[in-house]
Amino acid sequence: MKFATEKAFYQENGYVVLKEVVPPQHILEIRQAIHSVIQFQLRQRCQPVSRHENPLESLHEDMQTLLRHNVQVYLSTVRYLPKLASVYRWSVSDRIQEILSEFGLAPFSMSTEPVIHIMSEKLKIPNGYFGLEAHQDWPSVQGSLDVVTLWTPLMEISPTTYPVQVIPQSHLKGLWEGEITPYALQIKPELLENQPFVDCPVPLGGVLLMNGFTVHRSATENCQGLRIAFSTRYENPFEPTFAQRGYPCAYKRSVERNFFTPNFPTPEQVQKALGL
Ligand SMILES: O=C(O)CCC(=O)C(=O)O
Repeated sequence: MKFATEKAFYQENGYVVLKEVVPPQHILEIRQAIHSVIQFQLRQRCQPVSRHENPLESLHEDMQTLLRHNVQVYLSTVRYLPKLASVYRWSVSDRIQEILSEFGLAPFSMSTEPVIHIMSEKLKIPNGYFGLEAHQDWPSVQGSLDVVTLWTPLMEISPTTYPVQVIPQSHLKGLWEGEITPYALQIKPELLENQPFVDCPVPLGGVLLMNGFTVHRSATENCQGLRIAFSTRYENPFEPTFAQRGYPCAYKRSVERNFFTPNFPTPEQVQKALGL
C-alpha cells in the first residue's frame, strides 16, 4: 500500500498531509481558470487588470480590484469559481481515486460541489466573516460516518499563510456538542478551552485530508498574503449507517424559478451568444 504510514497517522489523528500528490498541471490549470474568470469579469466592467509579473500577485490584485468595484459581483464571482470544470477534474481525477481507495473509500461520492476558501487581509468582506471558527464537517453533510474532507491549496501553506488548524484525535470523540448556526454547528466554547490546535502546513502540490469528525478551524493570527484552497467532501456508499439512513445529505438543491434579470434575454442576445 502506497500511503500505509499516512493512513495509520490519519486513523489515529483524524488528519494527514499528503505531499507531492497534486500534479503541477492541475494547480496551474485551476489557477489560470480562476484568474481568467476574474479578469473577464473586470474587463466586462471596464476595470483595469493587473500587470504584475508574478501570477499570484496579479491574481491577488485583480481580486482586490473586483472587490473594490462591487462587493456583490465579487462574491457571486468567487462563489462561481468552484463550479469550473478544472476544479471538478482534479476532484474526481485518477489521483484522487487512487488516494481515496487507499483510505477506504472506493467507490466514493461527492456530497456537494467543491467549496472555495479565500483568505487575505485585503479581501475581507465588509461585515462578513473571516475564516471559519472551530467546527466539524460531518454535521454539514450528515452522510457516511467515514466522510473525508480533501483540502487542496493552490499555493504553499506555511504557518503564516492561513493554515488550517486541527485538534489531533478529536474525531475519536465523535460528534462534539454545539449550537446550530447558519454557518456550522458551533462547538461549545468551553469544550475548546485549552485544546491543542496544531497548524497544518501543506507544501505546494500537497493536500490535507481530514476526517469528518476532526475539529478544525482557519488560522488567522500573524498571517498575510493570498491563500486560496478548495475543499471537497467524499462519502462512502458502502458505509452501513449511510445506506440504512437512505443516503441523506444536508446540502439541499433548489432552483430559483423567478427571473434574476427582468426582460432578459431578448432573441438577439440569445442569437449573439450562440454566435449567429
Ligand atoms: O480553508 C479554511 O480556512 C477552512 C476550511 C474548512 O474549515 C473546511 O473545509 O471545512
